[in-house]
Amino acid sequence: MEYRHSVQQIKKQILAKLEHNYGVGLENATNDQLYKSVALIAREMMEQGRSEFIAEAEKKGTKQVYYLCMEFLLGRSLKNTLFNLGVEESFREALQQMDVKLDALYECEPDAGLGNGGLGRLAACFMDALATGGYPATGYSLCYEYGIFRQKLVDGWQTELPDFWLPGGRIWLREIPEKAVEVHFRGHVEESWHESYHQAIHKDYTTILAVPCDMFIAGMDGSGVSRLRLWKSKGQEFDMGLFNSGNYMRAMEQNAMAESITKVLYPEDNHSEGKSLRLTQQYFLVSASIQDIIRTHLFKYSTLDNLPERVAIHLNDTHPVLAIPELMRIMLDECGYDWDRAWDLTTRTIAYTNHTVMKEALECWNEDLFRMQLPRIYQIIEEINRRFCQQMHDLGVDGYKVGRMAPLNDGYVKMANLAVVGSHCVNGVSGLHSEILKETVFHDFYTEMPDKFTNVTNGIAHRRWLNQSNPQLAALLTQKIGSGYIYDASQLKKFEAFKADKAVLQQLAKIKRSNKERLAEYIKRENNLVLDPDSIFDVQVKRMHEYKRQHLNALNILATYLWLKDNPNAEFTPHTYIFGAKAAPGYYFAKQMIRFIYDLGEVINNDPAVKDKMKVVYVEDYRVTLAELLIPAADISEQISLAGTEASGTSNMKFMINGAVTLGTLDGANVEIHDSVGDDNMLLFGMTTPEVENLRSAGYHPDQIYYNNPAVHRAIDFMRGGVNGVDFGDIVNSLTGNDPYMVLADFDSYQRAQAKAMQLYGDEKTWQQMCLVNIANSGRFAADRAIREYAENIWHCTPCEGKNSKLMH
Ligand code: NBG
Repeated sequence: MEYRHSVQQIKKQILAKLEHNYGVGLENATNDQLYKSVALIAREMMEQGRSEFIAEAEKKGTKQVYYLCMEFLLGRSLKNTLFNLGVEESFREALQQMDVKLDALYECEPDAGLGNGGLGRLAACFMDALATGGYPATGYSLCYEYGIFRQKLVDGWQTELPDFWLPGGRIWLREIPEKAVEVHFRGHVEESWHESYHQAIHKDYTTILAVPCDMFIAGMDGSGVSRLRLWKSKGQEFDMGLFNSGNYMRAMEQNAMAESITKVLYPEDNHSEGKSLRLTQQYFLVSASIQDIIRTHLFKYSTLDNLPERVAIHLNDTHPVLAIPELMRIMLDECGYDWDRAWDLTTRTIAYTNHTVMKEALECWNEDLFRMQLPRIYQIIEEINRRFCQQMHDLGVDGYKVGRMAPLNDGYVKMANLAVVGSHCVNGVSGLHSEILKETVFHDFYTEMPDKFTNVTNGIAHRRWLNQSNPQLAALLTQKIGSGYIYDASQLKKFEAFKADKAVLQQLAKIKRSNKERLAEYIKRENNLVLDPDSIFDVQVKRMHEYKRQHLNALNILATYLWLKDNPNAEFTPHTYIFGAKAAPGYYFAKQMIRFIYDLGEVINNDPAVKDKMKVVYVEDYRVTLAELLIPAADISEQISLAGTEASGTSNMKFMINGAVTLGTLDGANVEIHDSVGDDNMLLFGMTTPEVENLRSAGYHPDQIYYNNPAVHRAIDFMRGGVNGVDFGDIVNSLTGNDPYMVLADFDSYQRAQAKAMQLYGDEKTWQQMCLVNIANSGRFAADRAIREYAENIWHCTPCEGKNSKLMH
């Protein structure tokens, strides 16, 4: 597909879109209309690219990848699309000639915030890498009417506002009503036994229509294009049949349910509430997607016998795990397969990624609720469970262990167990996390089926996070090492040759400074705070969570502030502490943490005694678009979770490629960042995972630290008196009580790492060298590499040839 159009052609197309869709000429067009016109042109380019790509892939018999995920945190699409299609400059020029600024149009686009955090953003980065790598892929998710809420702080207290993204966002979607499928809930199952087979018929169910809304994500160069199929729930036309047969309530219920299923994204990150509507959403996604996959496959091959050879279905976390019984249901009830054959085909097609070891995130559904909502699926899970337990008993596995591994246990459907039982491969998302899975959460499984387990360390769409977010740095890299790194991020390594090049180091400093100025302007506008771009920009942006320990960062800020008040003449490198994070609306403690940071900021930012030394900024409504502004401006990347709790982290990779130095624990992918850059180029602190375990089993007493560490003592006592007049007793009690994430245990080490950061930052050459080494070694954290590993080791598929000539395979 050739995307390049002349500037003249582009102008003509824009004018035609304005005229056709809005009935306006250029003189009267608003920026919003211009944004939508350009978006529409870009979308049509991708649609055409996609159909050519798929035609090619079919000709070559390339395996299809289906990526099921409840979340895709896409952010904006326009810049990414124009960049990847290689047409950004022609569009900029065409618009310039029409006296329109492309950058102003970018600002018209709302974020598609169909996700909570790392998990959803990972899925979005993977769509880009799949397309670039030449893998014909479809992501499946829900078309939430409301994405992640908009956050407003009212006196530091988080309030949530609805995120109605569709007015600006639906321009990227193509609704395809003729491809709608039915999803059935509730009702009951009638079973009958015939001579050679067992028949189950689902009756009296509630029908909801799933209507696909397609979006496209172009890979670099646009030869590969991924499709994201988002399902929207819709009631059937009012069901007169039901109504007339006296089933008034069910007719009404059907409509109410259809209204609610894809209304809103559940805003919990790393947490499962076990709510019935959430289960409904999950099955809705899974059933529609599996039916769609099967329909497409049968259309092509008229059989499912070759499904595992032609199709890979990937379950991103346990949320879409009902794909396993759903695929079984279709094979058994609709295609006439026997159990063993269906099970073999299913398990060879499906693979599963685990994204967390946090207990509160492990999904369990109450069996009664489950049985009522999904009676046929429940039966199939019962049979999966029965056969699995039998098989384990036959192998001589002890009863308790079998119970711990069973998909049905204690009155619950255990989604992680079902995932492991029904997939051919299970992976964690960083080396450390994958080991922890084998030792803890899935230890029983690991001892029985060690070959199922593997690791794929996460990766990021480096074109978005480097080239598009930090164009100055990208230009410097291209000038010094060529543009090969855009396709093959491992080539960033060549940049290390410039470690002693004074001019390059100075340029790096200059670029960082200009990114910091860009951010400072935003913060002046939004927070009415003036920042000093020469101060250290120390950034922690991610979801607000106790395990991520924003309160460790905050406690150090408070201790430092109190120390500076006592030592006004001490040497101190001016420091700007920047936070951005949403808390789950029902997570009280996380909301207190936000409030604490906010009030700490109020105290510090208004105290003339530390005026030129410290500032604390809380950026409201942290989201993808803000990340693109914040990350390139960071000097320090705070990755300070308690070792063993953060599965991988992905912002750590984004900071690294933008030349920030990681101040972090040996947790998640930080371990691999440390392997890549070594002790000298990372600010390591805190306990390791085994040390955490040892301390926990020896008995952890945070109150002793409170009594023995004067800085901790002082800070906590200050908090007891209230910060900015607000009481933070809950945080104080948690820290000095049981301190579940061992903030106090790591505090001293954290302070030392902070002191070292300040000292290193003072030596500009050394600091810039550290930044350079980080950039040069960030290549392995590209999503392109992660996708290649999934393709080779898990999906067993090769890219569509000729679609990735510039990529290394
Ligand atoms: C998150 C982890 C992160 C990880 C992302 C992507 C969930 C359940 N898990 O550490 O907390 O980087 O997944 O793998 O959201």
